[in-house]
Amino acid sequence: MITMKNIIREGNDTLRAEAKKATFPLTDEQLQLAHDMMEFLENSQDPKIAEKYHLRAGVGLAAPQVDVSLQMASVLVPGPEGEAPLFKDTIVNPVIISHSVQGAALSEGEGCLSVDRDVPGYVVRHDRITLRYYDIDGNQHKIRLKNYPAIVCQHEIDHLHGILFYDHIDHEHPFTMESEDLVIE
Ligand code: NB4
Ligand code: NI
Repeated sequence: MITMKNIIREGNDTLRAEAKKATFPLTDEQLQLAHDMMEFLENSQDPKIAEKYHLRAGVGLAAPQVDVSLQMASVLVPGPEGEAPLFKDTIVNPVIISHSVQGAALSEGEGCLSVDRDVPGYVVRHDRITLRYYDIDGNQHKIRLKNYPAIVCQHEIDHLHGILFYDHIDHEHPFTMESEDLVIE
């Protein structure tokens, strides 16, 4: 089971490396990792389990964050109470093949399980993306995402390229953005 102990923190070079593309079929070890990453997200979103194991809540987790430099990330964006998740999958070799000009940022800024401090500021990303990725079975998917799930996937894809959320923050003017950009609650 993945806990906070398994998650590496800023300063570790793996977080700044370009992760290696996966090849199919995934190895048993890679399949196990995908399972464990998704299980971490589920556990972290369950208040009882999260408290018991001291897990910080997460909606995404990328393999480099557990010190595996591989292009794989799990995403679990919950839907409205009692409804299906807005997005749930482990994305392998993801590529943003097109995106809106319109930007969007979470009103609260972003946090990262690999960053143990608050870094305030808007992280302006693409509001809408077309994402190509493979699932763990090697099936190709091409999907359109907008708003919150699109932001989460962009945060995870950044990890696969050694980018951390605060790289996008204008530290002189952390909460300034273009008037066209969307603020997501
Ligand atoms: C990834 C996110 C940071 C910004 C937005 C948010 C949380 C993370 C990091 C975009 C992607 C993890 C991976 C949350 C959270 C809302 C939904 C459902 C019920 C609690 C949960 C809390 F926990 N970020 N944490 N940060 N990362 N929303 N929510 N809620 O997930 O570092 O690279 O359970
Ligand atoms: Ni992160």
